[in-house]
Amino acid sequence: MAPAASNPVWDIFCKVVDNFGDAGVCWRIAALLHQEHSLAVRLWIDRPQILKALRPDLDADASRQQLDGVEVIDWSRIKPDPASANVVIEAFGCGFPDDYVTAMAGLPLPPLWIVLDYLSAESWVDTHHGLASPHPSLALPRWYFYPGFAAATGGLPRERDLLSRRDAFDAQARAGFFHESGMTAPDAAVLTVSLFAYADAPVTDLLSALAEDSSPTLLLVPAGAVVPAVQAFFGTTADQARRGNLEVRLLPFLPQSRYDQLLWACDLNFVRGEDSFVRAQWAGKPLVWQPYRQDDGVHQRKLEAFIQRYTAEFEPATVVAVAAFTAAWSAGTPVRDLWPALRAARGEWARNALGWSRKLADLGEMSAKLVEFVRNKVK
Ligand code: TRH
Repeated sequence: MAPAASNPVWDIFCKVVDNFGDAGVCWRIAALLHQEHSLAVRLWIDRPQILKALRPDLDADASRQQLDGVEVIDWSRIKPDPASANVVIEAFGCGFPDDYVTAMAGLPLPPLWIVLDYLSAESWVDTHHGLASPHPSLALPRWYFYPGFAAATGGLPRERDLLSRRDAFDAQARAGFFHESGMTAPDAAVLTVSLFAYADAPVTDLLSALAEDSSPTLLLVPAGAVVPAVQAFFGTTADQARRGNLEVRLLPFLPQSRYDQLLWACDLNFVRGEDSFVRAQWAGKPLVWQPYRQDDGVHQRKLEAFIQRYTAEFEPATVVAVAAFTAAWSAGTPVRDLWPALRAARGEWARNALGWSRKLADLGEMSAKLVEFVRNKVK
């Protein structure tokens, strides 16, 4: 097993399947491990151009480069050598080439191999986190690391100062955020909503509900899959439109740090996948999650498991409103009639969302848990 080196090198391997989540999560963990745990971290990513959307200062053509102290390496162009790593993280079961695994097995002290899995609130995660999964044919130990929502899991990634930065994001900072986006900050009477979702979400239905609502809504939509549906609803490709009580603003795809500010600046955030979902929870604001669709329907079970944990302390009426709306949103079925109850639940939901973020913070943070996990294995 890997030695306890004085300056251990951690390699994180990321294959981009689609979208931004693979790159988004891997980058976040890489940055945390370096910045908060002073580790030498290399992020091997097969499509650095996806990471560039989140970090516009990245050079997508460079085969290797430093970004915030992390070495980002184009895995499609450079072959990794396991001999130079103490810990290897195989993110989301991305798989290693056979020769890499054989080379690992041939080392006198192979690196510690961790398979980082996707996030799920399902209860089995609490008992499977940290289990060994030795390689089927080679003498290579391998460990499963599950992020999650309980103390027994690997937790969720969070920068040490995230919640204090969020709490310091006051009315003035919010006004600055809108100003930088070419807008005036909406006043408190306007429900401000961000929308990040997959193309099969019932977007037109949501927009109808917001337009018909007796109270005003400002909807902020970063570039992405739902923009065509928004443009079709308003009948324009302009980046600003109004219908009934709904005003929409199309935004560019924001750098990751600015996306956090968007979540903080809104009263309600529609998020998807994994990383935006986690960031919306840290934002401490009401959220509607659309999980990444899986053929076997696992996403529905993940959604139910999350809603069960998330709403455990909500008032019964809020539980019903949040659960019903979220289930329909995720399934792509009509949400128009479910909207009024969701909007009415807003006050109590907002208080609980803030409490939820604090509760999660008390469960332990993922990069710290990774470091502790490795420390326990190399003892
Ligand atoms: O892009 P996603 O749908 O990613 C998904 C999920 O991770 C899913 O589990 C995985 O299987 C699949 O990819 C392959 O959603 P996610 O996870 O929220 O990632 C989006 C990232 O983009 C996240 O880091 C936030 C960031 N983002 C910005 O930086 N700026 C933006 O304007 C927006 C809308 C998002």
